[in-house]
Amino acid sequence: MKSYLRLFCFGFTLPLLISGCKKDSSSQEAATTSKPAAPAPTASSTVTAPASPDPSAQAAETTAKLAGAAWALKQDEIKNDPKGQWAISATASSTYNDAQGIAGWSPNQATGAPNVDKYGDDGHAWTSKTPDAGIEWLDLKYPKPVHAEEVRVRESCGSGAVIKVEAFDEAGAAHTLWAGNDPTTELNYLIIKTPKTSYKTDRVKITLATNVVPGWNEIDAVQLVGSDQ
Ligand SMILES: [Ca+2]
Repeated sequence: MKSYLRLFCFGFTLPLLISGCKKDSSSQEAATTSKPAAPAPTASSTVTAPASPDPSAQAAETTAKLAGAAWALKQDEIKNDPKGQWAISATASSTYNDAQGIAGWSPNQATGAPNVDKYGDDGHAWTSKTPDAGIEWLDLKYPKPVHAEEVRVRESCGSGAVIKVEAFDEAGAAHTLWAGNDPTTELNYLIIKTPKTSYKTDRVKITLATNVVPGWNEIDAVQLVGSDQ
């Protein structure tokens, strides 16, 4: 269904999607940034999030549904959202090249504000050790515990592989905010909206099924949106 939707809605990007998000040879060893040709952000396409099997799940949408200037404004609005926080530390199930510290593709590359400018393989994002093994996760910590209202996952390569977003309460218990099929394509946010949580959270876990979207699945940044009260 997913591939059909892409074929239908995003025909002009199909060659890229079929080939997946590949690392070019020059970026295999060094934490340098590769800049493969990337199409412009998808414009005027509508993506409908499939119904989630999780009864607690909330709406998932992406900025892909916005066109042109509206897309750019939305990116800016998210970056400067006063209720938004960017992660300050992160761990992951695995990491490309076993990258440590702030090396390219390490979990730390998913902390802070977005810094990947074009869709494609880029060391300023986290990715797993292998491209298509299956279940992988990224676990992020934030400066301030908040009652969560939204989580925004900025996907920058092989988008569409997220299957679950969880928040952890003060006691360390995980709460599923969303589980389902990720409608994200290209360089975009997967946006998970939730009724304000009764608990405060400063930890978010993103789970991916990397086999769903062939090639490298990379996450540039993850924003937690919420408030004190
Ligand atoms: Ca990043």
